[in-house]
Amino acid sequence: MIKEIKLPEIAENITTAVVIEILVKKGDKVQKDDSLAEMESDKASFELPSDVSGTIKEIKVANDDEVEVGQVMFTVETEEEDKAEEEDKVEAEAEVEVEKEDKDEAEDEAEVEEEDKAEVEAEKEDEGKSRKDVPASPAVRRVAREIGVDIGRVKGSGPNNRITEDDVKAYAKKAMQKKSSPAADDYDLPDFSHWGKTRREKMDNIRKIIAKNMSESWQSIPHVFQFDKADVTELEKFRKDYSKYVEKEGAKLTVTAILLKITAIALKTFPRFNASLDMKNGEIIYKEYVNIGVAVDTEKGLLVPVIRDADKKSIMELSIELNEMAEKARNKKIKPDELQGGNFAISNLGGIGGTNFTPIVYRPNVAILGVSRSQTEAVFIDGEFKPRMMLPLSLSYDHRIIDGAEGARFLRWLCDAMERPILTMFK
Ligand code: CAO
Repeated sequence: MIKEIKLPEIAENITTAVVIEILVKKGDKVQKDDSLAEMESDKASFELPSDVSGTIKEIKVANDDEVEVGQVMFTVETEEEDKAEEEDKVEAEAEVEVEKEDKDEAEDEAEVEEEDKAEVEAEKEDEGKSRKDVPASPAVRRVAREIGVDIGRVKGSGPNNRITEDDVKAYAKKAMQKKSSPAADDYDLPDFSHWGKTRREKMDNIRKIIAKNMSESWQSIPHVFQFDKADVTELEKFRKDYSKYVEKEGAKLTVTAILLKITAIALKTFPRFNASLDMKNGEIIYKEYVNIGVAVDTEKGLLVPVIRDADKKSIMELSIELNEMAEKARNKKIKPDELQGGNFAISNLGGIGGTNFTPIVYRPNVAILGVSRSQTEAVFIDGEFKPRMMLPLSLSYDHRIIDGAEGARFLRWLCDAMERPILTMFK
């Protein structure tokens, strides 16, 4: 029996993925769940597993192809008898029906697209050159002059393409909208070869999506950055004393895992930091679950897997899950839905170094915690300098929803909780 292996549903709003590498050859024997291809979507890299065991009969895609969800990528010849042949036939007939409907819909869409294209082309033409002697009344010309519109670029909608006052206003409105939309990507680069040799490399999907998300977050969120330091001298002793218990479970008791626990409690204490802003409806969305994203540095770039219900998990559970998620992200095994649904994020660069940094809030989150490298510092306590292990923390937050005092309070609460964890049990 021949079985088709299609690109499955990946995640909401993702309709395609790119083939990075085909991992099998025609004639190869595969087992169920063996990886057939390495894929990359807007959200993540993943491997496409075989649904069945059998022999690869056809490979219908090639490296770098963009594949649509539902598109057949491989056919596999299985040894199974075709028990469900009848069922398949009925299903196939139903599919044909749906396909027909889809085709009709696609044709309609194509028509609309054609119209849009024509409109855009016409607009481009209008923008390109200013025409002379366009038909418009003196009153309309005056309006255009007053609002600074070059009437020679406006397309007329009246009889014989006569330009109306509404045409002039619509043109001005469009121009304003264009101006206010982010134009950072339209920037014309200089010719670098003027100064030396250069090399161009295609950005992969993950880099493109990171770039897009970061500039959207940066442009839409008015950021404030707050800094503080936690005295983690005692906490470090606890971490060393208890790490052996976590190691027995195959994970590590790291500062990130402890911070996940403390931050989860902080998010319950300060629900605004666990919220999102709905500017369209003028509402704040408070979430009754605590999902925290953790920034992971991978070969492909930054990925932020989400630890769900972090408030309900022990430090041991969080350490194990963090370890698993970071490993999955680095081995390209992370699923797109494991990268979604975070309310807040932690980015720990302390393992690498640095005294402080200001991470960008990931929209639709409203805050992110940056963690830098802890080091021993001389701290003046009770009249004398004492060596203390100090951990620098930074909080970036959306000033539309969080006021400065609240930001400072939240970060101080985190520092206090690291210095005296018993405080977290008071609420
Ligand atoms: N200060 C001092 N040392 C630190 C530290 C800190 N803040 N954080 C980690 N370390 C140490 C650890 O103790 C560990 O030391 P040992 O090997 O001696 O035990 C070492 O650094 C490596 O830590 P780790 O990476 O294994 O573990 P972690 O839980 O602390 O971090 C993770 C996990 C996934 C957060 C981290 O590996 C990572 O990818 N960080 C980069 C995040 C990133 O790219 N952020 C930028 C995003 S921009 O917004």
